[in-house]
Amino acid sequence: AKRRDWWRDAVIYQVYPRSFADSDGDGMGDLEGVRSRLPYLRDLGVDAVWLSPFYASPQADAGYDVADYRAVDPMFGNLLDADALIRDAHELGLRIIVDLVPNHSSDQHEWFKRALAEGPGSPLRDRYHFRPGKGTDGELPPNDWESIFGGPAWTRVTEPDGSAGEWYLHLFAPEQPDFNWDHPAVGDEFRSILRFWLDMGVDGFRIDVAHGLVKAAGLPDLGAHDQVKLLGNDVMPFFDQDGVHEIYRQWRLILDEYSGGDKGPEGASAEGRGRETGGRIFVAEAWTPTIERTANYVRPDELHQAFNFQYLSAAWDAAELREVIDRTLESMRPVGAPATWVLSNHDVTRHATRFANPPGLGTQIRTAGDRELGLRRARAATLLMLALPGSAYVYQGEELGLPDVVDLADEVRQDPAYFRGAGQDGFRDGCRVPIPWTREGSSYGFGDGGSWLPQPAGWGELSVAAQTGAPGSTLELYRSALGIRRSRNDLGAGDSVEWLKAPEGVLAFRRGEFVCVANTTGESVTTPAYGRVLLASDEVTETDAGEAKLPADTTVWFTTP
Ligand code: ISL
Repeated sequence: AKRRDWWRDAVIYQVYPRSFADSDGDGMGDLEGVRSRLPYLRDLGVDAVWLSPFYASPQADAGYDVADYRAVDPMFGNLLDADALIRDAHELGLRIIVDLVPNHSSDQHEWFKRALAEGPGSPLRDRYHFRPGKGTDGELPPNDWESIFGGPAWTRVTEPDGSAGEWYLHLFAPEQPDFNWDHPAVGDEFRSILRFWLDMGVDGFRIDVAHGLVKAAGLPDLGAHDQVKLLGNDVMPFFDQDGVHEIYRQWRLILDEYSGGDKGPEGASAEGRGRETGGRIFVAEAWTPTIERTANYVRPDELHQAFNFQYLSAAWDAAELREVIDRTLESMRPVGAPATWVLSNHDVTRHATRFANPPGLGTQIRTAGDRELGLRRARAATLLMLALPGSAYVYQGEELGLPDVVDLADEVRQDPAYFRGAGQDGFRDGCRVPIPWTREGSSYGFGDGGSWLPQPAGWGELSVAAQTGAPGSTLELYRSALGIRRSRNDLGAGDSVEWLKAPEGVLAFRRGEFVCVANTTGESVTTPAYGRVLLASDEVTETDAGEAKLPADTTVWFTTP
């Protein structure tokens, strides 16, 4: 039988290490905590685990500000813990994907500290974007770009002699200076970092801000006439520049060296490089304006997957979902990359809360809304997602139906974006509240020493312990769905769906012997019973007349015969 690449239909679970499980009682999750919970992830039925950054970092942006790319932050453990985690995961049949942050470093990175200390003219400054300011005394930033987190994208440094000096570019927080990818040392360094983690045995990398590395030549003002238009619809001079693709073509060659070409797990060459666990992958975090532009990142000689943020941004609405699904599949087919489907991550409002609110308000909705409605839709959206061809991403806690925590006090919040007043990206602590594992006890089983963000009252009712074996629980729904997906090969496979005629507000499609029907309306609907009910997000009744009745906001899986 022809084997498929494991990642083409993989379900990949995102662990946000500081909020997953705390083994040493300091209130922060850690690698040992993740390792201790690997059996839970195996039993859940996912194929791979993506870990958000655990590298040495001052944590100005929860670890997305890396001071040393080859070290584990003491808060999370050490390299031996990383090794043990990778080893144990592989023994359990789970693959490990780590986060790579190549757009910027921490301001505490060795290069940046030296660049500052050596003053203007330091060759280290060429590895970042240092510029003299404008105005009579250089008191104005070099251009008009704004930080994603709010405020100017430039910070002026105090030179070693105490004078106000040059400015440096940071698309995110001031503690996150952007690398200059035109400098050869930057590329050399990241290729070496890739090899370091590949030698450690990781199965892939999630590329942070993959669309941001290359900036338009001359760092042109945004306000400059026609500049934006010139660069394409909605494309900024600091995002989605063509030059970025050359970087990924070079990276792909390295990864393929470690992947045994196209041979995958069994065929992988055992050249003594790391532990062979089959093909290794890159997944791009690229917030491009359209899925068509995202497809450029997953051409055959570039990255393997890219997050589908159009799907994440879609409302719980049949017409909108169908359009995103069709456009996604149409965009991925010509480049031969699998579609991906994502509902939540550590940067957006959890979908159980997003779907509880009126549609059309984007992804950063934090009002509590109708908790029960949000959960119904989240469960239905999950069964829809897991029936689509391609790869799906699950963010820790969504399998528990966790809502966003919308009422955190300012004193406990830690997201730099929140304090810098970023609009769209500014409220990310609510989806980062530590996971409840037990009904009672210190931080509901997260750890013995409290949790870095307070967990709301009643969090224990949503815990793994409370939901395990509970009929109809969201955790059991995920377990069943993932179990079914693993046991048959028609759910994630292929690159198309066959749409079936369905009432307004209802999506129905066939994939071989499998049919998925999603009712996105607030009313129950009757559709043909396409076969035996395999699984449903709520009670579905079949009539003698060969029909099935779906409650409001419900998805059902049928199989024939
Ligand atoms: O580009 C954006 C909007 O147009 C942003 O959404 C941006 O792509 C996104 O914020 C990038 O997020 C990633 O990098 C950040 C980090 O804070 C996030 O947690 C991470 O997911 C900086 O490293």
